[in-house]
Amino acid sequence: MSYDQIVIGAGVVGAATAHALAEAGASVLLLEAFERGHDRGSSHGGSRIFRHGYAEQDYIELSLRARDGWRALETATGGSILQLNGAIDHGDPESVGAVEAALGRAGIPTEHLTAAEAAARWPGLHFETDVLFAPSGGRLLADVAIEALLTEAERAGAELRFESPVDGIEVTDGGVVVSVAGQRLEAAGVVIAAGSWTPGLIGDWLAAQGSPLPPVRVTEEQPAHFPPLQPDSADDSAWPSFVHHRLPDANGVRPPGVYGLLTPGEGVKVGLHGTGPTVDPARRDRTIDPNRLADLTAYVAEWLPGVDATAPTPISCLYDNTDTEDFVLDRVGPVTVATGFSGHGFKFGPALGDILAGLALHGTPAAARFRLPRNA
Ligand code: PYC
Repeated sequence: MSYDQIVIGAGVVGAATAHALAEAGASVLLLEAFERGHDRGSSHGGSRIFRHGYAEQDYIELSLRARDGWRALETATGGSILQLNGAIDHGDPESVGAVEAALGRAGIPTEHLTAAEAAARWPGLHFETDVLFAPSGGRLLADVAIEALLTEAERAGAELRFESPVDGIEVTDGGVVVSVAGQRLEAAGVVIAAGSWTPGLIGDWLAAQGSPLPPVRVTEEQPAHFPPLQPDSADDSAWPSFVHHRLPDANGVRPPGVYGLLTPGEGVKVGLHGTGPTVDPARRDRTIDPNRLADLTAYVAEWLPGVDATAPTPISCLYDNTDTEDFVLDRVGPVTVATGFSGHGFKFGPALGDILAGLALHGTPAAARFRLPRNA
C-alpha cells in the first residue's frame, strides 16, 4: 500500500495537517511515536493561550486563519475548543505599543487601560505600566483540541497509528519510504511535524540538499498551575490570558517574558517563557527542578496577588526554539518540514495544518518568514 502523504507526529501540528490532507482527499497515514494524547512533547495539557496580539503581520494573519479553523472544528465536533475571555499584553511600553499598533492596522479591536484601571478590573494581576486588552483573545482547550483534530482526521479517512516510532526516512525516485518497526511504508511525500524530534529525523538530509534547518534548541520548560485565592474569582472575566513583556532590571538586563491563563478546573497556569535547559527530547527525565520552580513562584508572588504562590502544580513540556522564535514551514522535494514552534505555536494549529497540506500537495509556499534558507 502506498499513501499520498505520511505525516509524522500527532501533536497539534501533525494532527491538523493529517486532518487538512484527508479533507483535501489525500490518502494519509499519521504516525506517532507515543500513545494517543501523550504528554512527552509540546501539545499536551488542558489549555493554551489564543491571541492575535503579535507585532508581526504574518502571525496576526495566521491567528485569524486559525480562529476560523478552530471555529469550524467546533462546528464539526459540537464541542467548545476556543474560549474568548480576552488577552492582555502588559509591561514594556515599546513591545506593548508595537502589538497595539499592529492590531490597530489589522482592524482588531483593543482597549488601552492605565495600570490602575487594569488593577481595578483584574485584581488577581499586578501592573506597573499601561495595559492592552484584546477581547478577541483567550484560551484553547488543548487536550480537547488535539482529540477533535484526530477524530476529524479519522472521520475524513486518515489512518492513525500510535506507538509507532519512525526508524528512518529514505527519499527515493518515486517519493519516500518511512521505516517503522521493521515495516517499510511508501508514500509520495512525508510531512515531518514531530516538533522537537523533527531536526533529528530530517536535519542531515535537509542540510545535504542545501536547505539546512536553522538551529533548533530543544528546551524543557516548567510552567505551573496556581490555585486562585478566591475560588469564586476563578471565572473567565477575572482571568484573561496574559503576556508580560518585562522591563529591564536595574542592570539593564531584560528578564524572560511571562505568560499565563486560566485552565478550567486546574487553576492559573503561569510560565517563564523559554527559560528551560537544553535537553535531548529522547532522554529527558521530566523531574521538576526546585530552583526553577522557586524562580517561578517568586514571580507569581510579586505579580499575581490573586493566586496562592505557595501551592504550585508544576508541568513539564518541550519547546523547539529557533533564535527568532519564527517557525519553519517548508518543503524540499517530497519532504515537507515543520518545526521551531518556540512555545507559541499551538494557537495556530488549523492554519499550520492548511499551510503544510498546501505545501505537501501543491507546493504552495508559506510566507517568506517561515521558509528554509536555500544554499543550492
Ligand atoms: O501564546 O504566545 C503564546 C505563548 C507564549 C508562551 C506560551 N504561550
